[in-house]
Amino acid sequence: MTDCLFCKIVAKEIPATVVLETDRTLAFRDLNPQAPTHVLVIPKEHHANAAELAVADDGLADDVLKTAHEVAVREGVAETGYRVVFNTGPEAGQTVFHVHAHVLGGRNLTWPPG
Ligand code: D5M
Repeated sequence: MTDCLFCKIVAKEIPATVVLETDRTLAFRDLNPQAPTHVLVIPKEHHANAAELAVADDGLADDVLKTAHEVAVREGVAETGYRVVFNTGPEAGQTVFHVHAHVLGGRNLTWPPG
């Protein structure tokens, strides 16, 4: 999609600090980190939100989740605990409409989230 910020990151038109790339996913550091580890995991293919990803195809949501877990392992938070969040829709705080999993860890995360 031409006017999508995260599609532009996939196309390398906008820089990002990439921590992991697979054939169908990309993981990069959030510009405004909310925890010592705050990485966004996206499918390279454009889907607006988690609801669209869920019905997309052939395991793409699985790939995103697997990459999220691999990021947690590499960041050293898989054992202590980490959170995977898909803000889905404006009331949930979604501001970029290319689906992304926030992988958060490295501190005690409170519940419920704000
Ligand atoms: O999360 C959108 C997230 O995307 C938010 O935490 C900031 C982050 N963001 C926005 N622009 C960039 C760039 N260019 N690089 C890295 N991270 C970025 P949401 O769940 O939609 O509110």
